[in-house]
Amino acid sequence: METTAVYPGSFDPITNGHLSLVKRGLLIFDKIIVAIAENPDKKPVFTANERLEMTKQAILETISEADRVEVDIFKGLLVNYVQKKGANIILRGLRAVSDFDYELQLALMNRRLNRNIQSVFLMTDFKWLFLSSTIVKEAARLGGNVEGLVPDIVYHKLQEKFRKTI
Ligand code: COD
Repeated sequence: METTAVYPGSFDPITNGHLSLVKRGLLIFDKIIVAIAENPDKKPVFTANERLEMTKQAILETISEADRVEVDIFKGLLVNYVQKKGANIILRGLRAVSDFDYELQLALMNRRLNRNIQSVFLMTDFKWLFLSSTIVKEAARLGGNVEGLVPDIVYHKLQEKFRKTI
């Protein structure tokens, strides 16, 4: 039986830490769906469609088995989306103890909402321990060089986005 895991997130924008998690997830699962949340309560820097396009391109350019990765946008409850896709695994990443509180809360709520869906966690690669979309955006906004921390497409989009404000 083919195992599909949904890797949900804001991906605002996707970083090399996220991509490393997808690559390692492919060692375990047959297929990964990178599910980009369109949350009306959050104010992302990039629109859902911009995040979709950047993520698709980054995956095509950096992952050899890109055919085993789907990129999609979802709205509403994550567990409903996972079920709709015929999956029962949520893949998440852990960087440090600080991630744990939120991840535990999310996993327990998701399990309460749907007992058939299991959350699976992979530790970050040491190289990307400090990396988050938030810190990348802050550095880029202030004119810092984030090359090597994000895929090329994201690096260029960040430059475009913040050029006016630097
Ligand atoms: N190395 C490894 N993993 C990383 C790294 C890194 N450097 N950076 C981030 N990650 C991991 C994160 O720990 C996370 O697991 C994942 O990658 C995605 O990260 P983000 O920051 O892009 O995504 P989040 O945490 O903002 O995503 C939150 C969701 C969108 C999943 C959540 O809000 C959600 O499910 N929303 C839908 C509504 C819902 O169902 N809510 C829950 C029940 S009420």
